[in-house]
Amino acid sequence: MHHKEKPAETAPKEAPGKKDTRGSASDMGITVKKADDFSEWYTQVIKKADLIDYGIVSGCMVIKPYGYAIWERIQAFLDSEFKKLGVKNAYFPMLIPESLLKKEQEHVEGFTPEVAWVTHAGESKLDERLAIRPTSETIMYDSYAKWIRSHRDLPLKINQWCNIIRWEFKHPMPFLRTREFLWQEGHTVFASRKEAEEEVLDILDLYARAFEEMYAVPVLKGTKSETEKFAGAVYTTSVETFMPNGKAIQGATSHFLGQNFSKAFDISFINQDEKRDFGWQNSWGFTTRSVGIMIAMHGDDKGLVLPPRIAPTQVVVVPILFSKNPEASEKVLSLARDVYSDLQKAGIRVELDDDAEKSPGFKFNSWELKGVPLRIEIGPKDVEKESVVFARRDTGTKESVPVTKAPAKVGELLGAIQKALFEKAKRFLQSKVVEAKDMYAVEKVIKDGGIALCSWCGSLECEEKAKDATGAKSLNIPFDKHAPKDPCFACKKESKHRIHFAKSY
Ligand code: 86X
Repeated sequence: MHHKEKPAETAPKEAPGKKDTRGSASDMGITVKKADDFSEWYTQVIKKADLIDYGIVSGCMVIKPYGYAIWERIQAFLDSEFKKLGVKNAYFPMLIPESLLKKEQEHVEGFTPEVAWVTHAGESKLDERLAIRPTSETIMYDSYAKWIRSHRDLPLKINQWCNIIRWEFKHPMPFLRTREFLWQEGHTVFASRKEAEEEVLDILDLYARAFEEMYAVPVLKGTKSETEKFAGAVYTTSVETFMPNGKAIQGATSHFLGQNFSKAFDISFINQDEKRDFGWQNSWGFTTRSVGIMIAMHGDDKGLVLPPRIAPTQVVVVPILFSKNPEASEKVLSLARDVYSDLQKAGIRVELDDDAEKSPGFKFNSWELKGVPLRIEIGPKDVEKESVVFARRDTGTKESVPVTKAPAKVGELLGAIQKALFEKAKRFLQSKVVEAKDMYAVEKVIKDGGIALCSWCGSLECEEKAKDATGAKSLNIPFDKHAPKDPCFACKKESKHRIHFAKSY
């Protein structure tokens, strides 16, 4: 391994006011505590763990290989699950003529200030402005109208992986809020309402699994309120997450579009009774924001903490070398190489850090910063005992393991780390959800940085009252039709649902 940075021990003292970015100890590590200044902590972690670099245009960032590898892993999971559901990938143009984007006014209303436009080719003005896609309903459904003629053309299930531009004016945060981001958008058409509605929930379950099983981030599943749903949808379902800074953030959405778009775009077909019918549609999306949520959830004061299933590197083997004792070092190196190749053969994503120029302490810190779930240390004493030392990133605990047992133990520990991270995050989330029976209780829960779970009559007025009193938005309505309900938290009338309120990112 070759790094450009100087090892910490030899780095020059920084001149006051002039920052040396070549890797002095203070420059390398995280200089604020997560609990003290979350936003500064987050910014340092993603930069110092080498996940991103800032782009030239505000809100547009470079996703570096280590960050992109995380996205690729979640992509691989979702993509293979979509394919099991019969979804096929395709690609639609990034540029959408203005007339097409504005064809279904209701759906773009409120969004238009966020649209970025291509207006010129060289110096000459285009006849019609072209929108850079903020989402692809219009351009995809324009094609769907041509492709769908008969019930035999249905269901049509297409997904695309692409980039999106939405010119937001809120402060950008890498992954969490950027003007350009990566996502998948699935757009499906069915002959019946029932099939479409089933898929909405299948996809939502998949999104929940991506967060919970891959990212080890627990979610709250539910339906958005009328106020918070996508305007083009009949209803919107979502997975909501809650970050350690006390802010809820939407993880992903799966919409039932009904026939709203099929009527606007004339996506119709001749059904089995020889009658013309409009298609029943869904759309669903999962974005690079999810990477930011996972980082925010698990990271600690030493940096990133990656769940093993999403970690580009699961294990790092660090041989402890002594320049004064080349003979012992050779034995250490040889054992380290054996352990490394055994793990590689066992299918573990493993790296060997045998750089002789850097101290073990420097290496430990930098791999901790990068969130590698498990470190294996091997020194001369370990060689003698035919054992190695395992150090967990999540708990910091160390244990000595016989060399012969190392591969099996790695598998076991990675599983245990994945589980422990999820359970810790789940306990955190559960501790934040607090039932609130009246407005006074809602105010208190929100003030304490929690999620208020309220019985609710379903009226816009009562939802608005909570928002005005607390600044909290509704997240979603959990799928718990049969849960016992109290009178509405605001008007005391009979409740239709329960609903989550929290301060949102
Ligand atoms: C809403 C809806 C939907 C497919 C998803 O949430 C999942 C994947 N699309 C997206 N939405 C817009 O429709 C929209 C439209 C315009 Cl013109 C815009 F500038 C921004 C938008 N943002 C969200």
